Amino acid sequence: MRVQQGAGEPVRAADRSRREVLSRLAGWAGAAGLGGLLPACGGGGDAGGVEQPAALEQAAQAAPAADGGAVAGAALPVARTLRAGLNHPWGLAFLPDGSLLVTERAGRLRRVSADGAGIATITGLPPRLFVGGQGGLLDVAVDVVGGDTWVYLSYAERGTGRRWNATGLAVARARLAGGSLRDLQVLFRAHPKVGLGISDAHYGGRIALAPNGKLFIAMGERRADSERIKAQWLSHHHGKIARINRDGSVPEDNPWVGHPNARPEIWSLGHRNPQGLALNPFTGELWENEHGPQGGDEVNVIERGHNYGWPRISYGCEYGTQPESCTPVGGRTSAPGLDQPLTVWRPVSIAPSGMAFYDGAMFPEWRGNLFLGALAGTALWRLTLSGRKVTGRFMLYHGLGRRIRDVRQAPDGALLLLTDEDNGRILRIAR
Ligand SMILES: [Ca+2]
Repeated sequence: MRVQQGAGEPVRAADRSRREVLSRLAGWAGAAGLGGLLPACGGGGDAGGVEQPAALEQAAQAAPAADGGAVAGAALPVARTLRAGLNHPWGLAFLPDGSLLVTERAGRLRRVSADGAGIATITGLPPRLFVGGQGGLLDVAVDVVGGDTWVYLSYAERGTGRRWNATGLAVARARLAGGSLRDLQVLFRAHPKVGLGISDAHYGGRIALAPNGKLFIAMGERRADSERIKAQWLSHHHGKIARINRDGSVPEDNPWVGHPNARPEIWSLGHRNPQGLALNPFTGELWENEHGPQGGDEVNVIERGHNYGWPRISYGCEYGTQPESCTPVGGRTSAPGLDQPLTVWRPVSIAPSGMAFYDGAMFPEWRGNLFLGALAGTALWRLTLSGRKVTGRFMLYHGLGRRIRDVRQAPDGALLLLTDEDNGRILRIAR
């Protein structure tokens, strides 16, 4: 493992010389080790000196990306459209030949050539795929073993028989052979499925494949009032991160293997709706982000058997309450035995999404940074880190006005973004 050393310090200085805009939206709370200093949501100001403004990096004259031309000011590399015409693209992975696999939430898997010019639809998707609400075809990961390319997919799945109108997250894998998936196996099904009359939301859905072959699966708590407490129940997969082997079997060293009434796939609990999952290439740690309700979006480091609090503690408030004066869900922001996030967005949520660490050569000034897409916040966020401490947050490409669903580092060090739109795009940030 490489050890991260002071990543981001030179970058901060450079950023300060850029246009900096104070923004309530960009309100900063570095919560690592400071949980006790953070006030309740909207609790009359920010205590403990933990609030800092973030820099807003964007050009005032930023132009839309629609023409494929320059979209950001001189302070940022240009984001160009690599490919348009994707129906709510959700997840992105790279194949050995440099081409891309892109999921469309509407239920298609596309292969896009490295230059964006070619596109094909991959056949053989899992059966009982449910498309509706927040459900559909979600994340994708690629694993090359021997001569075989294995494609891992997460998706919302319907039940069978009388449970046809119940859905839950599932993960399958298959071999990619030409333009189709072969030998498909369903590896994991979130238990229990939830009726569509109760929820078609908060599936979670991000997956991350570790170099040691362990597959992490992030699941939401299904949003409904009746469901969210189950994020604390080991009998349910609601609001959990699961860990399985590549073949779907359960690793013997999972924390609740052998416990009565516990789902053995569970690795961590107390999550609301995780939408970003990334392995830190410098430390091997698993990092996650999740949506709060009104405020309270979080970044966490996920550790074996830990409880991340939802809905017993939170930095976010119920929908419909006043963000400036509300009481956080759970009534408090910290409690013994519940992990604190590394950073929180409040009182306004950005709705973070796909997330990636940068360790490429194209942008040396970004090495060691963490990038997050933002949906409601229509931006790409860059976080500078020192170990587990978030030392700066920078909102980039807000001028594009695009919901960013995913961000990935390409093999050449470029950053690729997916925009969450009917006519969704792959944007490529490169120099
Ligand atoms: Ca939490």
